[in-house]
Amino acid sequence: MELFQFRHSAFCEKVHLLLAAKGLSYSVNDVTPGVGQIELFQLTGQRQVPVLRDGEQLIADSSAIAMHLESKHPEPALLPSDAAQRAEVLLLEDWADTALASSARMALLQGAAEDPVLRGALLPDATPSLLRNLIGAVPGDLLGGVGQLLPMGRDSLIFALEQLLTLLEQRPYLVGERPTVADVAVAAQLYLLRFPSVAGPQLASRGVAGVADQPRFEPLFQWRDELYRTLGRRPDGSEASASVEAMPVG
Ligand SMILES: N[C@@H](CCC(=O)N[C@@H](CS)C(=O)NCC(=O)O)C(=O)O
Repeated sequence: MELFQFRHSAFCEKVHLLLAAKGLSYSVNDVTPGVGQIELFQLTGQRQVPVLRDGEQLIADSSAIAMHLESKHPEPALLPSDAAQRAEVLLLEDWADTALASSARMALLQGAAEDPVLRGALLPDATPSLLRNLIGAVPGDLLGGVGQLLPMGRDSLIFALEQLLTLLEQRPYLVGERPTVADVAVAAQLYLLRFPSVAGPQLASRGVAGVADQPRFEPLFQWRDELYRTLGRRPDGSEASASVEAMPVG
């Protein structure tokens, strides 16, 4: 199998976690934003990552990929057999992929606008250090006024993280006694808020100020890190290599 991805994409991270959970091996194809997406469009009729190639089949969209893997590799199950639990998992997955994803992405954009180190580190390793430093030195308020967009987004993000914390204080996983697609989808979005070690040494443990460094959210990131260990998520080859262009965040 081959995963077409952008580096530091939460939806691609979701697929890495799914593949790890299923114990499947795969190679990674780092798509160059822009040019690489044209090729992707020719292959799949749409331009977004993640796309999974499984033999002859090309599957776009992280949720479609989750369904594909579940039907082809049912063990270990990431969707409960109980119908009500399964519905809860699918609703949580959809919430994580939409509302949580949009507020996490917004928070990271604002975090990067305010933090030159984070901004520089989000560029691929191969970016020449001069360019990296120049981009890091651009004042945050010149980066599109992202700051002004955020107050409401930040409130709903904090609210969401608090609800997740409350749920996870009571139970090991969001639904039932075993990891499910709901845990994977939520953990994947937390990637953008505080980078796990698989994001590489420059980014590991860095993240959005006011979230990544807030002691009250520590248990949530610990839960996420423990989930990574449980699922066996390890760095892939792409963590060592990168193309020269900046990766969009999302
Ligand atoms: N619903 C899709 C969302 C995928 C998505 O938003 N992909 C982003 C990267 S994280 C992308 O490819 N953006 C580039 C574009 O839209 O041109 C999924 O779950 O896979």
